Amino acid sequence: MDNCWDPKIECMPRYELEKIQGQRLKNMVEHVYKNVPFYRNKLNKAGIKPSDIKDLEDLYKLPFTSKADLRDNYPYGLFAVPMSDIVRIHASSGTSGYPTVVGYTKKDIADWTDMVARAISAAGGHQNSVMQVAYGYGLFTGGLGLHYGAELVGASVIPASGGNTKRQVQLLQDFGSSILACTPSYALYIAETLKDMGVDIKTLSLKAGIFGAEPWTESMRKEIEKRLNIKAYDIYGLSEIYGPGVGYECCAQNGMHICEDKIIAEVIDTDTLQPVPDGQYGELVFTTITKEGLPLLRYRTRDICKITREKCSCGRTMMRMGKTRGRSDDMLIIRGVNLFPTQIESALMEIGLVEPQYLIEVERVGILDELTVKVEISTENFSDEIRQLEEIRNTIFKSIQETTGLHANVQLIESKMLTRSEGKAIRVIDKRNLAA
Ligand code: DLL
Repeated sequence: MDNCWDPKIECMPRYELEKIQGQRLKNMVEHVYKNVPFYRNKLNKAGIKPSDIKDLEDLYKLPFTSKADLRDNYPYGLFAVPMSDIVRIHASSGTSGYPTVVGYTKKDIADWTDMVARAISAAGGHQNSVMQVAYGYGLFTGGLGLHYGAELVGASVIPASGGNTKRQVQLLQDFGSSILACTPSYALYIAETLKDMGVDIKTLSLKAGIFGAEPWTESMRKEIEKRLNIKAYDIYGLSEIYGPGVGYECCAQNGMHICEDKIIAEVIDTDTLQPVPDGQYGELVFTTITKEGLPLLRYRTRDICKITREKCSCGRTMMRMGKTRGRSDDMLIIRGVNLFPTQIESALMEIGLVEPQYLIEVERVGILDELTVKVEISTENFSDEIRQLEEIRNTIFKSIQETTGLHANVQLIESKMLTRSEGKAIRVIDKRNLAA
C-alpha cells in the first residue's frame, strides 16, 4: 500500500485490533495501579481492582482523568516510572496556573516517533523528502515531535522552528523543502510573506503541508492549498497523550486516523459522560495503552469532535476523527447561543471576499453580550467607495447570522492590520469579566 508506514498495524482487521487493545488495557491498569498512587486511590475509591479489567468492554468501568488532575499533581505526581527512566519532558502552558508537565521513557519516545512517522508517510513523506519543521521547538511538542518522526522516515529535516518568517521563505527556496510542517495559521502567514517577497510559488519544491495544533476549517484548508499550491494534511495531538500524531490524515483527507494500537479513543456526552454513537459530536476521551512514563486512563481532552469506524478508502482500518470544532473551553456563550470560533471562520471563508485573517471580540454592554468580528478585506475587494464596503459588510453579517444565528458587528479592516500568528493563532478576545 502506498504512503503507509506500517500497513500491518495501520490496516489490521478491527477484531484483531480490539483484542490487542483489551490486552494492553489490562496491562496498563495493572501498571498504573502498581506505580501511581493517584490512580491506586482513584480505582480503590471506585471499587475497581485491576483484575476486574479483562477486555476492552471493561474500559467503561474506569474513572475519568482531567487536566485538573495533572495540575494537582504538578509536576511529576502522575509519572509511573522513576525519573531515572524519564528521558524527555515537555509541557504545555495553560491559560492559568501551572503548565501541564509530561514525561517520556525511551520506549514512549520510540512509540511517539512511530506515530508521527505514520502521519508523515500518509502525507506522502519519504526518505527523499525535505521537511521544514516550522513548529516551535522547546517545551511545545510540535517541533521535536515532527522532527523525530521525519528522521525515522528518513527525510532530510530542517529544524527551522517557528518565527523569522522571511528566513522560512529563504529556506523553502534555497533548501528545496518539499514538506512544510507548522500550524495552519502560520502556513497562511508564510504564504502571505512569499507573495510579499514576490516569490513565484511554482518555483518552489513544496508538495505537502502537515498542519495542526489548532482548529481549522475545510474552507481554510482550500485556501491554504490554493495559496501554497500543495496538499494540506491535518495532524492532531495533545501533549498529555504524546503530542502530534495521535490522529493524522491520509490521502483521502476525510478524517484523521487515530493510532488505536497505542491509544483507545471514545467520544462522550459532556453532560451524561456516557459514550455517544459514532458520527455524533461529543468530547474526545483517550486512554493510553502502551505509555510507560505518563499513562492516562480515560483522559478528557475537552476537544469536541466525532468519530467513525467505517473503513477508509485508503485501506487503513484505524478509526477516524473529524476536524474538531474546538475545545469546549473555547466555546463562547453569547446571548445564550453556543459559538465556536471555527463557525465564524466557515462563515467568513465561504463568501470569499475577505482574507482568512479574523479576530472575534466579545464584550458586555449593560447586560447584553456584544459580538464583534474584525476581518481583513482582501486588497482586490478594497474600495474607496463606502457603498461597496457596506455591501460586503452586509454579506458577511448575513453569512454569520445564517451560520451561527447571531448578530455580529462586522468591522472591515485593511489588509495586514491584524497580528499574524507564528504558532497557535489567538482568535478570540473575551473582554467580559465572566468570573466576576
Ligand atoms: O498542539 C500538539 C500538536 C503539535 C498537534 C503539532 C499537532 C501538531 P498541545 O499544545 O498540548 O499539543 O495542544 C493540544 O491543541 O487538545 C486541541 O485542542 C488542539 N489541537 C491540536 N491539534 C489539532 C488539530 C499540540 N489538528 C490541543 N485540530 C488539543 C484542532 C488541534 N485542534
